[in-house]
Amino acid sequence: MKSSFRWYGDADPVTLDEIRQIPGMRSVVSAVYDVKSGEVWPEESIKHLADECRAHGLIFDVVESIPVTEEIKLGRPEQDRHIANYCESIRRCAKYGVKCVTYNFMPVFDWTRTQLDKPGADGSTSLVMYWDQMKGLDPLKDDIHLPGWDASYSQDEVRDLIRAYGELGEEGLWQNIACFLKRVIPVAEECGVVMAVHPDDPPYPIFGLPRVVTCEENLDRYLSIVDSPANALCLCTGSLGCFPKNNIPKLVRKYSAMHRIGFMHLRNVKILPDTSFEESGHLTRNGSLDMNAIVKALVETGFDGWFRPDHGRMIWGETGKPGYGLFDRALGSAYLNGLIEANGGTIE
Ligand code: DNO
Repeated sequence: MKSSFRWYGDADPVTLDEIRQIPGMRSVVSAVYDVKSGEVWPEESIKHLADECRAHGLIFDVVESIPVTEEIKLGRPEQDRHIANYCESIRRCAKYGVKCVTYNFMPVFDWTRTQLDKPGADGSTSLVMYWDQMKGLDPLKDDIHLPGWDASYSQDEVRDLIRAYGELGEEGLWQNIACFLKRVIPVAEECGVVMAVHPDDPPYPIFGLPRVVTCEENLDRYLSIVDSPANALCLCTGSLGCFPKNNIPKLVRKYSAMHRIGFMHLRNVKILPDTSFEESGHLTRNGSLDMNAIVKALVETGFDGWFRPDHGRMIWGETGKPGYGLFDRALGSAYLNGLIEANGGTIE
């Protein structure tokens, strides 16, 4: 399998020089950040990422993410133009060596947490979602500013979107997913790109918004809409794993054996008695997931796609983008390398 590391481009406090020194590191996972979502990615920005990575002995072959706009997800009038632009961005990325594109279909918000710097007993900090910090919040009445949410929406815009998704409902969302996949997957196939959908994080409805990329039944449905190896999963263990009914090693084994995992996000998560959760260190003993069973499932099914250590804690006084510091993610990577080697797997 291929070891990778997320990098937020030239503005990231973590540098490519640092990333290349992580043992076994091969690929960089990045995106073009200076374009409004829905518009086509300029070739020169993609080329710049590829050139920078190459100059540092690394390969830019995974994109995370080309955003799927609310217009696409809601089936609004701009849907058609945005999907056409999406396809063109895929073609351009492929031209510069990208082989896997990660995206999500979460309405309005990407991941949801209530605090990004919760101190742990050892003095590290991490991202958490505590129900008692969410309780009583009504997005249709209250102004809500949860950390990490897109601040470019005004509270009124958020309310309009939430109402629109309420009317759309889950089946409406499925229809718009189908419309997206049926146009995008053939383009991905043509250019040798695997599209890897990231699960909803957490994988259940938030504020009544429909969320469907959540569990085995729905993952099966998602993959069957276009039954192609290019329609694949970014199986994020921490996102799916904070819902106790999702048996992560079993899901990994199943979808890897089907060759429908393009990308693995590997991290642990600790589920609390009221189903709140904390992002823990990567080790099995730190959280609720059996990380060795997950890696074993990948090795035994011959997974040859990309993996990256997902969110790390902030340790050793590092500051930066919550979840995306260098130190703890690098430790996570070293731990994962160890599990892969001990299970007889290979890192390209
Ligand atoms: C969180 C990430 C997600 C992921 C998107 C993919 O840190 O794993 O934001 O990049 O959901 O589109």
